[in-house]
Amino acid sequence: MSEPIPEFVVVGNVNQGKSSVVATLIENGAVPIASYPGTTGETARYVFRQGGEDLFTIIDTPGFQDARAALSFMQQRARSPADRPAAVRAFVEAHAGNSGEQPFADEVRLLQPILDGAGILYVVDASSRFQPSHEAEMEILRWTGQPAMALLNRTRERDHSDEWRPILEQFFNLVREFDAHAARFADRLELLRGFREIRDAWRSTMERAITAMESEWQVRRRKAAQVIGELLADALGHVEKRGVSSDAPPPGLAEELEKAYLDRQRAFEHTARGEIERLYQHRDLERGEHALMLHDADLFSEVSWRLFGLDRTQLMRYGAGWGAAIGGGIDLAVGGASFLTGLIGGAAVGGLGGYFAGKRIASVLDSRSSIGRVLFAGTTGRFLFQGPATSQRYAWMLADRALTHYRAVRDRSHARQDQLALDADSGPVPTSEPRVAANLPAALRDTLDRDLRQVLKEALRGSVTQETRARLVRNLEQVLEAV
Ligand SMILES: Nc1nc2c(ncn2[C@@H]2O[C@H](COP(=O)(O)OP(=O)(O)OP(=O)(O)O)[C@@H](O)[C@H]2O)c(=O)[nH]1
Ligand SMILES: [Mg+2]
Repeated sequence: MSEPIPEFVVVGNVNQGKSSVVATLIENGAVPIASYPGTTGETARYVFRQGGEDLFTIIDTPGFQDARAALSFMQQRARSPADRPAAVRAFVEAHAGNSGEQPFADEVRLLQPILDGAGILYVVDASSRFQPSHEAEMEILRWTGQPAMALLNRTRERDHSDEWRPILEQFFNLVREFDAHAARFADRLELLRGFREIRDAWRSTMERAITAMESEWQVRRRKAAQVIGELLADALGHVEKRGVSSDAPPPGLAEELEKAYLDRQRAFEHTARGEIERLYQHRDLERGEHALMLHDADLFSEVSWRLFGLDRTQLMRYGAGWGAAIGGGIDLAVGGASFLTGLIGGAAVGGLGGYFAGKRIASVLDSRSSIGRVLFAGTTGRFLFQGPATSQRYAWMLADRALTHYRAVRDRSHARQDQLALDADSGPVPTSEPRVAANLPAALRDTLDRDLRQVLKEALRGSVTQETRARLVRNLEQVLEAV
């Protein structure tokens, strides 16, 4: 058997954000957190596992109820400093049977794991001021003789950290700021590095935990790139069909098809969202974002070009390439000219680039149209179809939405209970909030645009190859690292 894993107990006054620290550290959104004091009634142990290994245990506890009275009990039993750990033990033994409202029931619960050897994480809410009762808490913790670290968490805007710091430094081996709601992966890792410092015996196991977390983080990024790559290839390449049995398509069929196509696009996105959230251990997140609206003329108008992920200049820059991709895809399939005529149809456009930078994701077409005959050569029966997508704007919109969602989920603390905000506003027209894709390093953006075009080109030839999907996923991994 390997050595026992390190244990940490999170203690402090009521309503300081103790459970929030626990939820963040172990990525568990189910830890009970609430704005009223006394939310955590019983001690709860959580084993943090990653990569199939138990790494450390963290114990959530109720807050101190009456630390001053508890300390006074202990003081009466400690004649010299050497007696202090025993006095804490005597206190716990004297009140061990107490439950509910009986005196010191909560103190017993939170001290027991410390007496059993757990390291201490003392959480204070630095948006409130220091009180004498806090000193009693810290004194009791010091008396236990266990290694301890203090965390300055803030549940509100106000910041009294400067007042707290010199006090905490008298009592604790390490004092760190840790914002349970804003903490990201790097902050959590930093905290684990702190754990490593406070007790020598934990050094090697904490070292392993840190390494395991780092590699898990990379695995997640790789899987996320896979999910997003598949989403893009599947959604852009998707073709929705509706059979036509009579001479002419019945009225309403085109609309029905368009609706089904849109639903399918949303479903692709929805599934990918769920997979990304599961990768990062988030469940039942409520998302605040504009629904994917694909054929709403307003959303594809010049006014809301920001929706597309790239800014106007970036879109223009890639536009011509998209026209060429379609042209290239077609040349291989047939002799080009007639196909293009069919594809562009009656649309009055200045050039291919203009068309593909255009307003439609993909048109509803008849299998008997020139494009239909090319795309579905050898297929019998007549049908209407929509897809593969031909709009560059749509491709970038989908990519940008996926990147925005990925970043928000990756960086979200599990202590948060509010909506996952993906848009700067919730009104009908998006504001000027810069998009994630627009801010990518130019080289990565160029690469991604090339990959998306290749997806489109192959989709027009029938299917997107494994090789192209794999390249897209590889490059997306770098993109995810950069966002
Ligand atoms: N904005 C903000 N709010 C926080 C933060 N940490 C905790 N809170 C809020 O503070 C309140 C108390 O948080 P809990 O984590 O339940 O605190 P606790 O110390 O476990 O409370 P008890 O179990 O009742 O003793 C909740 O409403 C949290 O959402 C933070 O870092 N930022
Ligand atoms: Mg709690």
